[in-house]
Amino acid sequence: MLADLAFAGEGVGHRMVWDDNGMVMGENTGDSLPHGCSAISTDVEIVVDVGRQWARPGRVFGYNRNEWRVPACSRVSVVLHNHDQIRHMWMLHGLPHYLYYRGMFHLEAEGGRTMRGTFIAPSGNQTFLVHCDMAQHTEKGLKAQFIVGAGGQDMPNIDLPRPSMRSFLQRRLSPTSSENYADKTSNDLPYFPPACLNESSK
Ligand SMILES: [Cu+2]
Repeated sequence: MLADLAFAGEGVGHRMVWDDNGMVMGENTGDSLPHGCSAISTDVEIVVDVGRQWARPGRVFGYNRNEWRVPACSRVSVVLHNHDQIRHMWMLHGLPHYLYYRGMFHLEAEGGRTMRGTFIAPSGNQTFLVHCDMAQHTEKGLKAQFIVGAGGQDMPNIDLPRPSMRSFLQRRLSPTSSENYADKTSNDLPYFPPACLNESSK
């Protein structure tokens, strides 16, 4: 209630939730739609695990996956589970500035906590940068991309599984559905931690 009053009139992008679990900035549950969206197309929930246990080889931290894909104009709820004992963020850049302060949706979870936030994906095909803005965490592995519609240019230097490895694992896991692999969005793909990849290649 107090938060509603404090941020009333400041626009959707200034809306902030802040409690013991963390912080959300740019919360938009659908009362203001991006230009080009006449309605919310669908609801999507993205569950993100973050922590050292998901670090790719040579990195310190990791998200459980480094790519997400949603339809244009979808309402996206991100659930961020932080498995480390330090703060981490899931911060998305490049959203429309008329809706989001500095074009950002900012979700932050304290160590060992879970935080949830919602925003509306823009219309059109675009790829956005997602990262953790804590000192050096981006360089240490918390860098990912968020694809809306057919997406745009891939973000540089993101650790993504190589296509050959992906299809190899897909075939191993579900031998009968490998033909449909290309039709699947990356959200349907399971994520394999490095230990699991090593296991599979033995
Ligand atoms: Cu972090």
